[in-house]
Amino acid sequence: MAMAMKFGRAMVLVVIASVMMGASLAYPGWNNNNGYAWPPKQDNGPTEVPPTKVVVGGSENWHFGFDYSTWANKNGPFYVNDTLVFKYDPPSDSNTHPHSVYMFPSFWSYMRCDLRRATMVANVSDGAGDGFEFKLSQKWKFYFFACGESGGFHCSTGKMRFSLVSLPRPWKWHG
Ligand SMILES: *[C@@H]1O[C@H](CO)[C@@H](O)[C@H](O)[C@H]1NC(C)=O
Ligand SMILES: *[C@@H]1O[C@H](CO)[C@@H](O)[C@H](O)[C@H]1NC(C)=O
Ligand SMILES: [Cu+2]
Repeated sequence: MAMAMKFGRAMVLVVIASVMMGASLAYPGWNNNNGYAWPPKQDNGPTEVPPTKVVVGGSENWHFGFDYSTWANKNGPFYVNDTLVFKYDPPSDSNTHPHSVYMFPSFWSYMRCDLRRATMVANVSDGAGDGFEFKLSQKWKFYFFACGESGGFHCSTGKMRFSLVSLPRPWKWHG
């Protein structure tokens, strides 16, 4: 019994000693200005890539018949706090089929262009001028966008819909 306890205490000391040695070996550059210091210095540490504004559809803007799903796949990924800009003409004598922006709450309502469950985020006039800006303010959120006009016809046949997930913002070094 006494032998076992002595041995046990010795083992504890060995474990403690090796943890301390391991700790000092594991952080050779701790605070020594060779690039391993933490937190990183502001002048050479990583910085978040600043948010960008993206015009949905690029020079095509927001109109009937353009494939926005393909556009989103080619122009992603999108990051939290990026801003989407929807540009479309308001209703007028020469524009009798205006557009809008709706958001679906789920993949299934998006797939079916089921506008009964969708929320209008921009009406037919909001896309005028510099366009309607929508900030992707939630991280890791699936966003489902569509035009809400003509009872879902612009969404389905007109291909005016796309989805994306807002990724965490990327970092870059020496920014
Ligand atoms: C997004 O922007 C808000 C302020 O506009 C800021 O508080 C937040 O930290 C930002 N989120 C990310 C992930 O950068
Ligand atoms: C669209 O919304 C704006 C506010 O963003 C409002 O001033 C305008 O009256 C609305 N237009 C229509 C046609 O609903
Ligand atoms: Cu439309």
